[in-house]
Amino acid sequence: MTGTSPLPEAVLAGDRRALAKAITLVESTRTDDRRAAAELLDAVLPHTGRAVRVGISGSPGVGKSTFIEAMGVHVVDRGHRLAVLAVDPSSSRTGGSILGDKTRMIELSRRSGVFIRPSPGSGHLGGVARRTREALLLCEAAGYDVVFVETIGVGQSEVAVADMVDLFLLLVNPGGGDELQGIKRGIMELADLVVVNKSDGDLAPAAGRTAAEYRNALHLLRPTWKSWTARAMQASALTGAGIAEVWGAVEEFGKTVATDGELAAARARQAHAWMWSEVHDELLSDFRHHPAVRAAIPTVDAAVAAGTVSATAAARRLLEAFRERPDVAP
Ligand SMILES: Nc1nc2c(ncn2[C@@H]2O[C@H](COP(=O)(O)OP(=O)(O)O)[C@@H](O)[C@H]2O)c(=O)[nH]1
Ligand SMILES: [Mg+2]
Repeated sequence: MTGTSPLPEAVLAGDRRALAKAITLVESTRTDDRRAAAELLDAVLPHTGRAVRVGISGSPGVGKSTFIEAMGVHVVDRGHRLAVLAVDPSSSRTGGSILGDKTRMIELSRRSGVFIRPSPGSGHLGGVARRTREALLLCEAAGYDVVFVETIGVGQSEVAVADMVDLFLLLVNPGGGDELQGIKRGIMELADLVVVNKSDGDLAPAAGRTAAEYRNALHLLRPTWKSWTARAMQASALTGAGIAEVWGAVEEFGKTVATDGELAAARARQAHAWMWSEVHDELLSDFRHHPAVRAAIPTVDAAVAAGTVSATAAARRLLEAFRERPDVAP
């Protein structure tokens, strides 16, 4: 509760403290909180979906924080309300991506109409991604019409972010031919925009070559959208050069994929996939907490490791233990 108005109303009214509180609620793993969070999300859901959702990825040091600050200020100056979220399953171990960066995003965090939320701390990726996705919906409900979701280039986090945003922006460093090979093909396939950052000073010529290389490489990939072809652009988060052009491309993308319902279809697919991954996660959690399964796991695990029971037979044994009393509460 914030003041006298219940949480959903306060969030919808754009109350920042209520939004922060709502996000804390969806981040909670307590069973009763999960239930309250689901009710809250249901209540605000009709008021979501109106933001431009942008995923921003790239290896550590490529300039994500600097870029988010530069493009964020540009976006806010154009009258938008911006929320910045993060998916970083390793954040409490590494000191946090956005949390530490909040000091770097000084100008941005000073602006009104900006909401910055660090990653929900370490945990398994599925959990962190789920909470960030729910936070994104809450930000939309609170009236933020542009959302940046940052992720560091670790494991599957890019895929998780691509599954919750409209446009996936990959930041890369200027460099020689080696640079291209350093980016996993799978990640390039997710990109709707590749931005060669640090296109300034001594690095400018290399940045130009790198952009050309990415242009060629993107050309060879199977397109994600019917109406949009992935682009490679250049920018400098430090000088601000190219930032307006990148944002212009994001806006152009938004208009392009909105026609013919392509964006709506993509979001429907994402929601559908999200539902099934929720079912998957919840079932697995019930399974692991099931008393008979828990009791059987040590013996079965040891037998599989020792090679005395096949993996198939072991899995069946655990599943049978679960199915005998699937209703047993954890
Ligand atoms: N020359 C140049 N340096 C940049 C640019 N953007 C970021 N940097 C520098 O690169 C370093 C890493 O930036 P940071 O934003 O922390 O990268 P992150 O780890 O991806 O978030 C910092 O020293 C920045 O000042 C740029 O456009 N040009
Ligand atoms: Mg950073």
